[in-house]
Amino acid sequence: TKGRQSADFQSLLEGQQDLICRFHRHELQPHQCGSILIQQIKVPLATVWSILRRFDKPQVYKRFIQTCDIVEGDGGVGTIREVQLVSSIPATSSIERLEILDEEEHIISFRVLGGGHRLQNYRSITSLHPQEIDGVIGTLVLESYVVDIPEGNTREETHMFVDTVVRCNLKALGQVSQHRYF
Ligand code: A9S
Repeated sequence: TKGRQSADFQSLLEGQQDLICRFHRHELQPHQCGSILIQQIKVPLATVWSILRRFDKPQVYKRFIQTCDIVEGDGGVGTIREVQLVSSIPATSSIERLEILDEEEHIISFRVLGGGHRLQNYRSITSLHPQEIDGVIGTLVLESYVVDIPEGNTREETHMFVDTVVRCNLKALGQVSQHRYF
């Protein structure tokens, strides 16, 4: 990931090695790529978590998702959702399984089972950590992912594409959290 992110981002990440080692361990195969992104939100953790924990409502903040239907399960681990994507992107739907929902550590993780897109075996982990930001009680968000490099694409292209989507989602999570904060 070196060189593509700002120095600020790098030093912010370097300060979080303990959290990354504890919560963001992935097994990476040779045909896969992965990364970790970080976002600071000046809103208390409980508010951010109330949005993030809803596996049945990703469209509340993820801008590329139009609708979400639960295919199986009750919102706990093993629940499967099918999301329909907005028409402006080159993908139609995604079927995703909830892998981790840890209400104590504030971790959510899902994996992609299939759908009309090219991100095979996508898996992500998102964790929240309380953090003081400019004297405000806020939340540090870490999101890591692993995905197969699609046939015909390079590692770099895959990284760039997925990083862009995840960064967009994290930004939107911040915005929605600000609105919900009272
Ligand atoms: O939804 C997420 O948390 C993360 C990503 C990277 C989602 C990607 C996506 O939903 C698209 C935005 C539609 C891009 C999937 C599963 C496939 C894509 O091609």
